[in-house]
Amino acid sequence: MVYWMSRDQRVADNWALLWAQQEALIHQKGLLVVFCMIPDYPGATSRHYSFMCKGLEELRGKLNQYNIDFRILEQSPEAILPQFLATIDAHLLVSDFDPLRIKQQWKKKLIACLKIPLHEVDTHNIVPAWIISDKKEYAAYTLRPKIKRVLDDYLTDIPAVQPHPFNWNKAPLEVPQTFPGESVACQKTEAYPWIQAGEAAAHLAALNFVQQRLGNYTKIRNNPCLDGQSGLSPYLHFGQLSPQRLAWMVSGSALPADTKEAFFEELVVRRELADNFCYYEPAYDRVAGFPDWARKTLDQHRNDKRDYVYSLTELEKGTTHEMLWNACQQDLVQSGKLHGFLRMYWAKKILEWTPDPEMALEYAITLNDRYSLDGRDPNGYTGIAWSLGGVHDRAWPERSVFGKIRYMNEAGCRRKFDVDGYIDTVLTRADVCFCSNALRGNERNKDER
Ligand code: FAD
Ligand code: FO1
Repeated sequence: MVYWMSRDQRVADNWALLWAQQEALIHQKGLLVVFCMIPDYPGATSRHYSFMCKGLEELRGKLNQYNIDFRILEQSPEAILPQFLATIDAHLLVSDFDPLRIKQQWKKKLIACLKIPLHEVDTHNIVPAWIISDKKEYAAYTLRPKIKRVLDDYLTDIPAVQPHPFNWNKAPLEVPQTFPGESVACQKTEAYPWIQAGEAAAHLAALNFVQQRLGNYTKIRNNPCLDGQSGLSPYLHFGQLSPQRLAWMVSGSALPADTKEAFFEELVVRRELADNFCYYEPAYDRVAGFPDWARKTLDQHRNDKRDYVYSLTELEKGTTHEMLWNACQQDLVQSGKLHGFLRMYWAKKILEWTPDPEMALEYAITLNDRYSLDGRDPNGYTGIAWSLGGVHDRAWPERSVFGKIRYMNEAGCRRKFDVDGYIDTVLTRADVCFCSNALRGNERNKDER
């Protein structure tokens, strides 16, 4: 039995792995996990691969403790899996679920030439995407009651993987495999100093957040100057942490109900709404995916005068006229993350400072995927579509360029938090970062002299 792992890169709390093991136990077969590594995943940089590969290295060791083999195949799944599965005489292929186009296309091509059954398990959503809704939901308020109705049935503890009693009864696999860390994509670049990759670190970070910081969530989560958000999105994005495990930790905590509710609104409702949008909206990363009212209002204001217009390079370098936006971009580039409240402002300014909504969408996705460690994710495409195209939002009083799309600006941010304090923090860190790089450069030159 083979589990083709992609989105949910973890041993614990992985329903796809548990399903594959159950099938292997019933048929008294060995169990193998494969990960198809492509070196050019859309938008991914070496830092993202470094984070992911560190997680995969840890995963291999953990799986081997359960007598479960792990292989990285350095090709796209539809190219390598059919031949690989035939070589090892596999009886069943299990996959995890991902609504993104690249994954859906991989699966479609694979099914066209598979000779064995493929079982897809959604172990990313607490309520599987195709169960909670059979269509694109209009907004959080249409999905929320559907989730609330069934959450108690789905939000349960998750059983552990068992040591696997059956081995592979085949000669060592002929198909060339590499181990994590040796793979071409797994370069040794450091990801980011603020976060350690891997399932163990993810679990610790989740425990720490729930026990130490979640209590303040409702009070400070929208203040970028305070550490109010969990910082867990990279772990959730790479599947090193199970959303269900995190929700289970929260539901079992002694925190007040309104705190749990506020966090569930994001972790369960908003996150599963993002998967719903990407699953049922083929144009999730195009203006065509915006609701009719939004496309109409943006068209009506397409020729409005833009007071400022910036190129992708000017935006990427953070050299606009607005210090706050530049600090956001610098924060994103330096740390690989941007506070959730600032992300909305950051994206909306791109709509205001580009010639048209199509270019704005392209630039926002390019920069978010290139620099966010949690980028290349349904949450990102949906967050950007919400910001620029009113997806899951309503119409607001009409204004130039934005039309009826919700507007945000620096003045609004100043009413919410200490903007100058945030800018200073980012610039000070940038100086430190710049100096340390310069120092490092000098060190290197000294060594070379
Ligand atoms: P917390 O507030 O601690 O939330 C915990 C988890 O809940 C998050 O990790 C995430 O999985 C989920 N969540 C929280 N807010 C949202 C939301 N608005 N939509 C969907 N899920 C949510 N999220 C990403 O994971 N990757 C992205 O690339 C991304 N890009 C975004 C771009 C824009 C323009 C906007 C407006 C939002 C984007 N988001 C993205 C959603 C949200 O901002 C982040 O999930 C959140 O800031 C991650 O930080 P955290 O884990 O500390 O959040
Ligand atoms: N998934 C894969 O199956 N193979 C890959 O080589 C791969 C690379 C990759 C790089 C960066 C990144 O952010 C994600 C990557 N993913 C890859 C997908 C990832 O596993 C997640 O499933 C999705 O990004 C979440 O939708």
